[in-house]
Amino acid sequence: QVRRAVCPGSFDPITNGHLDIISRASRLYDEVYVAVMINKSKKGLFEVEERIDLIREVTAEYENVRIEAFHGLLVDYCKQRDIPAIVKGLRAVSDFDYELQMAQMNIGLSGVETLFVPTNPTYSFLSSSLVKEVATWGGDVSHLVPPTVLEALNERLRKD
Ligand code: COD
Repeated sequence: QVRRAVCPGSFDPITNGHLDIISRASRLYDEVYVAVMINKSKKGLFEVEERIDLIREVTAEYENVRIEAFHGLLVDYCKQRDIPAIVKGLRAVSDFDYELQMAQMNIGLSGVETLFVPTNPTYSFLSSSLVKEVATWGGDVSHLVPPTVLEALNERLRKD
């Protein structure tokens, strides 16, 4: 039996915090799916295809990681691919309320389990939205995202 898990998110863009969770999941499971969940009501800085390209580049060293986009419920994604587990990073107590709600909703909907991985303390304050905000105003985020993502951010923010 192949052990599969999904790391879902918006990944707009992927940060070192996401990457830490994905790499740890890749050591625990045979196959790890990184699912870029499409949220039509939330216009991102990067198009979904661009996010996928960035994730693909920065996860290239992990041979059991696969990247896909999905429009719909996470539990339906899991059902279609026979994935029994969702792996999520927990940064702080502030994440916990919402994450617990989603985990309980998801197991109630379809029996998919959620496993929480404590964030690497180096990244406990890190989110895609803060990275975007700091980078927009010229702050240094080079220690928070992989070099490829930094390049993409600089290029995108210079253009707009
Ligand atoms: N350290 C550790 N982990 C981190 C860090 C960090 N610094 N930053 C992010 N993470 C992890 C967290 O587990 C986080 O949940 C995940 O990465 C993704 O983060 P984001 O910011 O890219 O994505 P979110 O929070 O916008 O993702 C929310 C989902 C897309 C997972 C959620 O909305 C969802 O499942 N949507 C699909 C529709 C659905 O099924 N809805 C019903 C839910 S009950």
